[in-house]
Amino acid sequence: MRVMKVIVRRLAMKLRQPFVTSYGVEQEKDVLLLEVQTETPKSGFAECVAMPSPYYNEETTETALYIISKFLIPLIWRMEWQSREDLWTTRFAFRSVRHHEMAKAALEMAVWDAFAAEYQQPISQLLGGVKKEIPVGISVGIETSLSHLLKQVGNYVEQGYQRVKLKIQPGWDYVPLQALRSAFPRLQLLADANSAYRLEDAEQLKQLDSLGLVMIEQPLEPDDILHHAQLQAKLDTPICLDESIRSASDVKKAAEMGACKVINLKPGRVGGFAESIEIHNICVDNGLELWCGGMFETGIGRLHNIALTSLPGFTLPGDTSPSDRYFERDIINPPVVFSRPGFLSVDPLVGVQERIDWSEIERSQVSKYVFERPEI
Ligand code: OSB
Ligand code: MG
Repeated sequence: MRVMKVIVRRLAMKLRQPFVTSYGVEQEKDVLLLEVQTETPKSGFAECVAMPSPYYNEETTETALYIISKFLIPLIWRMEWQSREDLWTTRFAFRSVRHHEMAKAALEMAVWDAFAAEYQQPISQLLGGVKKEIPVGISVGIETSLSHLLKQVGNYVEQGYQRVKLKIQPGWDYVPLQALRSAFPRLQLLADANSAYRLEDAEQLKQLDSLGLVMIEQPLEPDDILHHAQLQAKLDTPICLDESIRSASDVKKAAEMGACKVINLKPGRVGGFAESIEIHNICVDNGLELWCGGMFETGIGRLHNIALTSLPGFTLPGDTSPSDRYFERDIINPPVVFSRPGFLSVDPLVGVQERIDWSEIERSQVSKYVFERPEI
């Protein structure tokens, strides 16, 4: 398989409701959608999870577009993939570019997706997946009203979500979590701090130990695996790392230091599927719990996250909610829906091309860039 053409589309998709984190408010989804076309021709797709502002990590939609166009696509023209093993070479070739994991992941995952289409193999199977159905949870943004939060979460519990994650920050932590705990005593509840605390806040975070949280996600700064280890030593609540994990090597360091007991894996944050599989294997070998996070993906990224979650080492419900949690209309048809309350089925898709809704893509398309293979 060789790639003859790469098409980058930029889409603007309205979110159903604004989502508030300690980083700010998200109103609209700014999407880079990649399509790689092979000689056959078959098309592989993937989306870039970079956001408009560099608050979650340093990447943005614009930097990803730049890195993909100027540095990553030129590397793709030299490559050829014939076997599943060859899919690891993409990640290797991209190593010459430092970081920019989200940019790399978009192109790397589009190549996996194209390989699935080209060789008619389900993407979940290519990745090593075994599960036919996966449990899912929901991520709830920062609210201003407790009563509204309780009503909202009651609604999610009724819909069947298997666990609820609440975004927290100083001033919005113990009180709402305690209220949720008393209203829903047996709910699998977790808190995501998106780096809003410092090691000096350990005593304040220690209070959360009484609430029986499944975990606290990313309390400290992304670069600070060491202080997470010091904090984990003080807390009974398991720490989960999200922003701190950009590679398999980061997971090894976190495991060695005892910085966490759980990993939130987002393929877009770690450079793609090959790195994700390696992280999955390290988690299994080191007894770390693992789940798949989300970045408000459209249906395309959502289908990829579901395929990845079918690997056996994903031990906890992920953030991959059905499409209608985020969008009025998704760019895949049919959209992602519950197979039964709180569960999604892992469809044996030979690439996401089967599910693309072109009319929806055209409706939300803002710009389009076409890159053709040069004569070599
Ligand atoms: O920290 O997990 C996070 C969304 C954007 C950036 C970071 C995060 C999130 C979410 C949303 O929590 C999860 C989802 O896709 O529902
Ligand atoms: Mg998080």
